[in-house]
Amino acid sequence: MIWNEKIECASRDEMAAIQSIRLERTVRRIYHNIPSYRAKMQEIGIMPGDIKSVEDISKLPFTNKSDLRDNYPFGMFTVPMSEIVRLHASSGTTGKPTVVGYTRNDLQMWSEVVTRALCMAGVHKNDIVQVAYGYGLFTGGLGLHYGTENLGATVIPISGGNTKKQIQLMQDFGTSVIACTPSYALYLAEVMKEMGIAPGSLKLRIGIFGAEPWTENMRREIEAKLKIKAIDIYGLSEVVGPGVSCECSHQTGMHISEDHFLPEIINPETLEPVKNGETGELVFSTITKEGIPILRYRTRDLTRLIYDKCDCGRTLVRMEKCKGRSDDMLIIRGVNVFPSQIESVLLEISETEPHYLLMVERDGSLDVLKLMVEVQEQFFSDEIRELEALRKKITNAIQSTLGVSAEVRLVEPKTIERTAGKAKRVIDNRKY
Ligand code: DLL
Repeated sequence: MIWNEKIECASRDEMAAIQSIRLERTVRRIYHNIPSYRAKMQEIGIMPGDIKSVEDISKLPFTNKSDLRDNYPFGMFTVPMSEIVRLHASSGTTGKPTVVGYTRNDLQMWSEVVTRALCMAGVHKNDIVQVAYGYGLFTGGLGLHYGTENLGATVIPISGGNTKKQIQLMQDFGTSVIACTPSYALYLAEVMKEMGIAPGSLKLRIGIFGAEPWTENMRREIEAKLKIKAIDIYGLSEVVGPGVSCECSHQTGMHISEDHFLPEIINPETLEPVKNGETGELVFSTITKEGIPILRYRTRDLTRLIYDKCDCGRTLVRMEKCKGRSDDMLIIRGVNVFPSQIESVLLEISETEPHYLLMVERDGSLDVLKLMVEVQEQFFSDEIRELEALRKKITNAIQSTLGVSAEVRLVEPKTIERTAGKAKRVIDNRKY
């Protein structure tokens, strides 16, 4: 079923007309309400009147995650707080998170795009959808939740973790759709096997997987192990959360709800738009948001756009599966982690040196973050008890700042290799 046929199957000209009107309005809104973006526009001599259609978008300055951090917490909101009905947050490049605020209309729009996404995936009103993304500041849980209710399907708001219970409820409630990260889906399959439950005996038929990169190989593995159709869903908090784009049952790229989120692909080095169909960094402008509209937001995600009509009948532009990121952000069990965050935690602990190495591995289907850190000469002791206390202190500091657990290993000073050039801080051994 196509949820909003008029929009999802609009011609290119119709779509461009809608986008142009909405973009023009958003540019004016931002210019008059966000001093930092207005200053950027003035610096390059651009006025709101210079943006008349989508074609003019490349005249506008970019927005980066650092702009949100510099305006922490609410400096990029364009409505008074009395209009904001929900806050969410995701990791920033330092300790401070990126905060996003939604008006009532924003929440309605978000539900609409998630409902479209679910319909693309083949979910219908009679489905029972188990939402195993985290509920809370992360956008995954509540995003999928309201989209499911808006569709009229049944939602099981179980949130993440508690794996045996997840499987038990799948059996008891007859869950037909599971929404979680792809790595958690593989873990569910492992635990099911341990519990002696054959996936074929469940009613599961569709998985809505996203929040982290995953490959076609991983898709095949999940589909075979869980006996379901595995659908890719994409989104980011700064734009709205999950539902910015989603695959249809043809699984040939994710349809972007481009009447709300205007995509571009740029070369991350020159910052110029790439030629049609080429791979580069994905950039989004939100053109209907009220709480925190954003222009030319650099997602750092690498992909390409496909403008051909899809066999499903939708004309919404598609983005290919993400091929990675142009920055050093890691996604560990769905949580965004920047090496710089680890560094700032270590800098606050006086016994350690700011020399560290992060290793990411897959244990079965779960991501494991390992941190090797040097202890300062005067604190390096033969007393196991003292070192163990320090190790615990670092582990707790990382858990509470980043929201992700790490296996910490303390090493003697000068153990970690020094390089003359860029330090290699991360070794990612995961095979997607
Ligand atoms: O991860 C929103 C989301 C929740 C998407 C649930 C899908 C499902 P953030 O925590 O702000 O938001 O992280 C956004 O995650 O820039 C990508 O790097 C990555 N990401 C999200 N979906 C995908 C995907 C949510 N399908 C960042 N494939 C984004 C690859 C993804 N990467």
